[in-house]
Amino acid sequence: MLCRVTLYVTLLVFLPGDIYSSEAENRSASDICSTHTILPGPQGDIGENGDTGETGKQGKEGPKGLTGDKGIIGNVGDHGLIGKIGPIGSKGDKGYTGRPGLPGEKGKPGTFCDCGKYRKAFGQVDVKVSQLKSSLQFVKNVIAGIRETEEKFFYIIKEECSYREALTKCRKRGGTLAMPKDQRTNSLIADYISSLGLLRVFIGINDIDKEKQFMYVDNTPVQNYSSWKVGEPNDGSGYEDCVEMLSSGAWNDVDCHLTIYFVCEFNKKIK
Ligand code: GN1
Ligand code: CA
Ligand code: CA
Repeated sequence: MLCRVTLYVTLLVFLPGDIYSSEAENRSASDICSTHTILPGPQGDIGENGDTGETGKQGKEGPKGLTGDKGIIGNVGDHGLIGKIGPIGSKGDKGYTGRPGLPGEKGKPGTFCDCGKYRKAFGQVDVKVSQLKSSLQFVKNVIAGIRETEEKFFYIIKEECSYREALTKCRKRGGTLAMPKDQRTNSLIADYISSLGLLRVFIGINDIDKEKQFMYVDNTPVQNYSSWKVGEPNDGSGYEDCVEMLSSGAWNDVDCHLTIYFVCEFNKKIK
């Protein structure tokens, strides 16, 4: 306000009439004040450098890179473990008869003996042995009702048991569940079943450890001989892991929890 008043005074006093009329009419007092009266000072020095700014924000994740080149072939792997032992091979053919041995040395000269006495004693022993054999046969076949081959006795136990119970009962008697490994033994057991008027018994075969891999209870595989009924083994219920023999001699896989009679075997040879 002070400047504006001063300017009017100055212009009225010092400027000629024509200049005053043209300029004073068109300009405001503040224009005249900034251009004619208050001039800007000289430019100052460049200011000091500002402080370093804070670390910027982390940039956005870049786009996925191109697929890399295929790697070079790896090193050769370690040597594998030795494979499982294979199943038992079949029995080889019988070898040729060996050459006859050298003749034995000549015997010592005989001595006099009272042969009649000995002959009589031997005769009496023979009779006793025959009587014993016949008695034993009667006890075995009629009383006990067992069957036998040259190597084994077979005995059907008429107790309804699960497979596990049956096996335990045979073992408690010193034997095991019967393992028919050839046609002759299979037929003998089959005749035994039918002679007692039975239909089925458990025998010592199962695929409990591995489905469809039937094993005898002595841990040998069913391999060279089998007597499966047509269509068996079928794992019918999905749980048929134990084996029965029917009176026909045919085998069928059944549930191990089935409770039926069973047949044990006992070795004749004392090991
Ligand atoms: C018997 O009864 P079924 O059909 O379900 C048998 C199976 C045989 C099947 C043959 C306990 O089963 O083991 O595979 O017949 N089950 C029993 O048809 O004897
Ligand atoms: Ca099975
Ligand atoms: Ca079956």
